[in-house]
Amino acid sequence: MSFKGSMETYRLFIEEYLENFYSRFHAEPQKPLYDSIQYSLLAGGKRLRPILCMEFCRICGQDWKAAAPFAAAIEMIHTYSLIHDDLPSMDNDDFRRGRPTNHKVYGEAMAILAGDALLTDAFLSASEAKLTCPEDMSRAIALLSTCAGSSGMVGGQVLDIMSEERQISEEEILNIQSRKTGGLIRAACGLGAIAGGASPEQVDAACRFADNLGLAFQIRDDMLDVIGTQEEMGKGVGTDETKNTFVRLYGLPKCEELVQKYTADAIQALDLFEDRTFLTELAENLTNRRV
Ligand code: GRG
Repeated sequence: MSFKGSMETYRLFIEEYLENFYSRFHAEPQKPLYDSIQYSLLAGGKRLRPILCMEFCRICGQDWKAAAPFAAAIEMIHTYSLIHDDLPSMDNDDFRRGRPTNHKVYGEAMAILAGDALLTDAFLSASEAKLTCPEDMSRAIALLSTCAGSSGMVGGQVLDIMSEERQISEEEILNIQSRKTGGLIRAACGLGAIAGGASPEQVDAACRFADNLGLAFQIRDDMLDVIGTQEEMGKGVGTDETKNTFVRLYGLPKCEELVQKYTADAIQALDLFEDRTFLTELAENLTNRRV
């Protein structure tokens, strides 16, 4: 199948999987909570993390659908982070994924609770993975929690807030963004490999790929805040002006170089895998993404 065809197959599958996941709760009376969750969860988005997760499972030798419970869990955690990040007490953003942010539509209390529910329900989804080696479940949960929690994504967000109002060093920005954006990308690749029955060396290689791809992805994201438009991005642009971004630290031309460098390093980490065509093309395509 072509690269585009595979992307579309993965994307459509995870969209339907996420929709089905929440259909089990249809008789529950707390409907406004589910409306708020579905509003953000089913609002499109690139579904990059689930796609990485399912593809790593495939190249490690299993049916990629085996990774779907993990892939859905990671997209649920990603969506919670976006809902909370947009809150007035955080970034106070009005648009996300091409529509008004969750709190603008459902109010702050419901947006906080939708995020809390998504984070918690993610672990229900993860628990439903049928692994060829059931002992791998604890390895997967440990990796997911570490990447998303206090020393991963949330920790990165806190370090980012702590660094406001002062110029930060190259080392600091790499540390912050490796956790904040890199955390869930690492979880996606690592859990996909685990679902695929990967060896510890393959899981490490998947994480190395993720760490480099995560940095390339975030640097490109910072560039898009300057060169992108709201129509393309589906969210406000130019909102990072006062933040510690890669563009602020290095300027656009150096950022362009760094995106290429981290992408090349990511692709090199795939050496351990035989079938790396899709991931190579995906990494290359992300270097000039407009959304
Ligand atoms: C726990 C509140 C809280 C925050 C954690 C990840 C994060 C920190 C906040 C989310 C907002 C943000 C700008 C994160 C940087 C990572 C990033 C580029 C997110 C957007 O991911 P895409 O481009 O989004 O994959 P789509 O909509 O395509 O899924």
